Amino acid sequence: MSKEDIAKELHNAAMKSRPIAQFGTTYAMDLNTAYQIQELNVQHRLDMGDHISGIKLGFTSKAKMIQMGVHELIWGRLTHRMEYADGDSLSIDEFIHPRVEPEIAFRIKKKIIRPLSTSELPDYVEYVCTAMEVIDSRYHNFKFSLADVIADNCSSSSYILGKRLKSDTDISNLGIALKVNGQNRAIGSSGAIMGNPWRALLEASRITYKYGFQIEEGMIVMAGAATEAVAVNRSDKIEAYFEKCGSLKISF
Ligand code: OOG
Ligand code: MG
Repeated sequence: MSKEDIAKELHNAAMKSRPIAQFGTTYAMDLNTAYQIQELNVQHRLDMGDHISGIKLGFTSKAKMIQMGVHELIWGRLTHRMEYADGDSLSIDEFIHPRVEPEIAFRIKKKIIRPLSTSELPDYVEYVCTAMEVIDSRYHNFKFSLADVIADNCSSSSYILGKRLKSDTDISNLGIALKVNGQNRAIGSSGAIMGNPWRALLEASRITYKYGFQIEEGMIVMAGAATEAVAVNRSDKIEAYFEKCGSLKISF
């Protein structure tokens, strides 16, 4: 199979909401190849009129690494049609087996063209905000190798941005609760994201530089889930609560 064949299969699986077999078991993919396939995969969305709205990081917390059995930071591309608003109702039939995650996001105000240092980060951020991601692996049973998930654009599916916080807000240890139909299903802290979500932004500047991608002004950087992801079902009402910052809600 060519890289383009794999990219096309992944894109089609997403469009038809139908799971497919992993590729890593039959086709040797190193991480560079996997990122090339991801780019080809996302290109199909761009050809449909999407534009890149940002990037997301994956596996930035122990909770996520343990849940998925994958232990290396990954990044994927977000497009503007993946964005939903707080309060929106999403159609469950457009997903295969969606899961929700509470996250923190950054809006970038200055193009990032090289790895940044910690002290430089605030100059590049317009605001920080609470966020939620809906991930949806295109592979059967949400099971994959690292290369497989990278090629699948890191399970990216939808994202929702919540309350904007001033970029000097202390986000190192905000309590977070993910509720489904009013019941707590995951509890954690923003500090679970690499000790502090700002650290994830630093890593984002490094990993995108490594793969030749520039984070443009106006783009979003999602820092990765603070807790394990929670599966959702038809009619579920999801709420991500962030200490001192209120809640973000969606329903299916
Ligand atoms: C991969 C995406 C991971 C996160 O926040 O860690 C991710 C997956 O778990 O399917 O989005
Ligand atoms: Mg995520």
